[in-house]
Amino acid sequence: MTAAQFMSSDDIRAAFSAAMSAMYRAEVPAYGTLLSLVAEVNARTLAKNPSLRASLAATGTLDRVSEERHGAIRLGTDAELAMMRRVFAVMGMVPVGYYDLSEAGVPVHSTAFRPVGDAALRQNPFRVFTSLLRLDLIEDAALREEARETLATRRIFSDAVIALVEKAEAEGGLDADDATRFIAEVLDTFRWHEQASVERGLYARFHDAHRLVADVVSFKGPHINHLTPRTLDIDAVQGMMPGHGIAPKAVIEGPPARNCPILLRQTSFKALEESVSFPDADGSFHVGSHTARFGEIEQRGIALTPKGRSLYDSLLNEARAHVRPAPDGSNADEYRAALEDAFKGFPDDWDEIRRRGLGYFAYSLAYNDGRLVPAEGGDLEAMLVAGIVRFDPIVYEDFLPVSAAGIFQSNLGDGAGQDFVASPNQKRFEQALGATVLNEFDHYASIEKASIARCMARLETAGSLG
Ligand code: OOG
Ligand code: NI
Repeated sequence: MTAAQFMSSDDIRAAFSAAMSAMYRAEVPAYGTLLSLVAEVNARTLAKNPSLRASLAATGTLDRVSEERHGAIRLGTDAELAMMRRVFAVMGMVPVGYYDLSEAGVPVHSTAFRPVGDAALRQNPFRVFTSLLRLDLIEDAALREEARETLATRRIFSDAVIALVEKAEAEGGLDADDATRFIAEVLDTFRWHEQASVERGLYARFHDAHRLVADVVSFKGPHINHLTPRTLDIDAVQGMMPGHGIAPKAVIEGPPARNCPILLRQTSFKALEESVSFPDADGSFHVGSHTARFGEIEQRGIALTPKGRSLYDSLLNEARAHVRPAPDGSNADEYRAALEDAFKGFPDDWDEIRRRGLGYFAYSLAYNDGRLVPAEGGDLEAMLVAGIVRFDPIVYEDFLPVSAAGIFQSNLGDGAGQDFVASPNQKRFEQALGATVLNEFDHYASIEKASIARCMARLETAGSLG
């Protein structure tokens, strides 16, 4: 088979993302409500804000916004994670970043599978925040062993998925028919199972150890636990949610509202209480309930350089040292004020962010009408001043550990917080994964660099012609 006959991995990912969205919409109706609120707010925001529209257009990211979303899953074993990596690879998604959540009382560590190339991101930036349960953090050795045994017997991928992954790896891709089957089969892996795979006593013991343990170990597969559309104005959507029967968490995670959005702001609504049946030894079923699946929205801002990121981290810590957001939302206003106060220390002007080396930017020619302009001695700054070159923020495609912890916590219920000794273990995670994770900073830096090189090349051609 030639490459031309393969469905591109970008097309497979886009189709998969759409199929996931349709499935989640049918399973969790509030997600559908969020999608319409986000679409409405995004259209309104773009209409009111021509410079935002121009900037998204200049970076080729305007069209992707309405189709953009991320999901999250939680896996139980090394083998599941390793196979999941191969499944996502068929869709052009690779592991980027390492997130240690143990520090925040959640017994998992995680990565995000996502596309990385400029063109791939432009076509469809679907990402999946993927966590691996840390059984080593469960104190009770007997329970830990029961969890391990339960997980060892489940098969989350169908034989067909495995065969199609092997075929794609051996042949270099999948044709349209195979890709269609692949999407349907992988979708099944992420489906919700109303029947638990353990009896209710064991579920209760897992639940007592940590809610997350029960969620990962007691079911046949890693049900998708949320899908998150991207909004261009998170405060507006947050404000509309209660009027549409959705109660968001009190505090938006991440930086405060700003003129120049940085990194990522997120808010979620509480997990649904869903009815679940637990098998008994005698073959009958007991009805109980489980909370796992929720909804989330996010607003994405500029990707920060290591320098910008450490400024962000220190300002966030400063705010949280003053006021720690309470799970019940009782000090939400106080926290918001502390956050706004701390972030006065982060410039809120694109050119200042750029000049101080805090964020990554994409550079492009300001005129796209074929006009020829000479390169002013090849100096980027001079050409920016002359208005020949423009710069636009590169969007942050990744996640934030403190925010992720807040999203986990809000959906585990109050009082679910538990202390673990912080124990990041990226090596151990990468062993399980069977690959190293990509460093996000290197990646943004290379996108910025390539955009400058592209500008210079075009200007030089123009210069030598003119
Ligand atoms: C993942 C929570 C993290 C985000 O957007 O930060 C996350 C989970 O609850 O499994 O999705
Ligand atoms: Ni999320």
